[in-house]
Amino acid sequence: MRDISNHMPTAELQALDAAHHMHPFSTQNTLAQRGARVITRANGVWIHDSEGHQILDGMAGLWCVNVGYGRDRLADVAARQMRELPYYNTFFMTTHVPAIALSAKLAELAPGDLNHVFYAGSGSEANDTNIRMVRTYWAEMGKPQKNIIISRKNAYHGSTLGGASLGGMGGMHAQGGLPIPDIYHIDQPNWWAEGGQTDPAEFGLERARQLELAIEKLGEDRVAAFIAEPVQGAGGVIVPPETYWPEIQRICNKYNILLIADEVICGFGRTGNWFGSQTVGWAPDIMTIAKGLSSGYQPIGGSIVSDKIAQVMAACEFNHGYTYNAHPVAAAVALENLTIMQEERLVDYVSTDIGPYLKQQWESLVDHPMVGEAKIVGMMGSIALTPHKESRAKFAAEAGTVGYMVRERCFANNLVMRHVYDRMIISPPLVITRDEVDILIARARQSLDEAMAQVKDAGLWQAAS
Ligand code: PXG
Repeated sequence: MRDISNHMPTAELQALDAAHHMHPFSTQNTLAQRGARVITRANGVWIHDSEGHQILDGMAGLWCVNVGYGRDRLADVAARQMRELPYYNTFFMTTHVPAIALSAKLAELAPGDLNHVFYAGSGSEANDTNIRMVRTYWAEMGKPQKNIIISRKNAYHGSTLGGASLGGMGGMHAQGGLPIPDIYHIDQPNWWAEGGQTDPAEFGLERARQLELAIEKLGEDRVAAFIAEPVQGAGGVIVPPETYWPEIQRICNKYNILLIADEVICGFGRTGNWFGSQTVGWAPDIMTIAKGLSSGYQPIGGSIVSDKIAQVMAACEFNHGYTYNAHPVAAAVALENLTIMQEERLVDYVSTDIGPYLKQQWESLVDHPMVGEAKIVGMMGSIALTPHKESRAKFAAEAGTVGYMVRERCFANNLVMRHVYDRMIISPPLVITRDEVDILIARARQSLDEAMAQVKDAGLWQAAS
């Protein structure tokens, strides 16, 4: 076979890609017609494509490249670890130094008594672990019927059978016979889209109290846990009203159920604390981690578990594990990534410097005629697109039509800003500078202007009735 490299013409690379590579969350035929964008290299907050574009990555890859691209230290650690011990498992009474060192570091960084780590290769796998772990915990406590996990609509917890069942994405449940049994979904705290005439504070309480109503309806003796992202990411960076978070914690305290905070996006500095739970005032029993743990340089995820759960689990054999649990190369890279974050004080940078600056700039977008609300927590932000701000109207066109048009203009203007239906979202690398934030905002504004003109030209500037 010929040598396939960055030097091949883009069209040839795209044709080979279309012929042999099945993409996630994509319609393969549409992609094949358009040709996938070929990303060739990256540095800092910038990615480069095969056509020579230099693009500002407003999504940190897929919410993960927290320390930015091009970190030689991470490459060096990976190479060193591959030479010394490229692989060994942690199944049969064995362990290795990267697993030990990373676990000790995570226990130090995680709040409260979250001192024990069960590794996985990804966030989805970690959430599958969580389902089995909380159910096993209650079974060991003599309550095997306490196995229902409550989650939320429009939550994202992964793509495995377990992760997608926990998630509340209708499109995912429609394929492959999901959700698995004993998962129960309550409504999300999305005031902009679902708040109607209620005041946001009241709406936040109402949505949190759905958890209490669900526990009462199902029976406390049946409910094992509640799982939630501190701030919903893939659902569109939904920042709930301030009343929501404390009410959730109150309900979890009142009833004997476990709280699982899915920190896959919110963890590792994204919200201005090491963990999103700290930003929203939760004390979870388990945290799901992945993405920023290694800044995406290696695939690794896991569950950080409290002393209370670990003590119970320690007495039984947990019949669960992955070949790549605590993979030594991934663990060594993750540890070095956390060291970089500490040395460069990146969490402080987010909470006291670049986060407040980004917030100020991002919130200024609310002046734009097509932007209804602009929300941001730390380095994850969203704007709602609307043809009529006062009534918080949706567009009459199919949901996502206008968001897609804005995204296309962003791509054309060398900015990665994603859309989730008609919300635009950002989650840049934490290392972004003020000058780069200015570029991000200028390109976002220009893309909104251009897309709005297209929307009007296409006769789509119409509110849904
Ligand atoms: N939990 C949360 C909160 C996530 O955001 C996962 C679990 C699953 O992690 P893995 O590593 O298995 O992907 C995620 C992943 C998107 C998008 O379109 C978001 C994710 C994954 C793929 C696409 O925003 N988040």
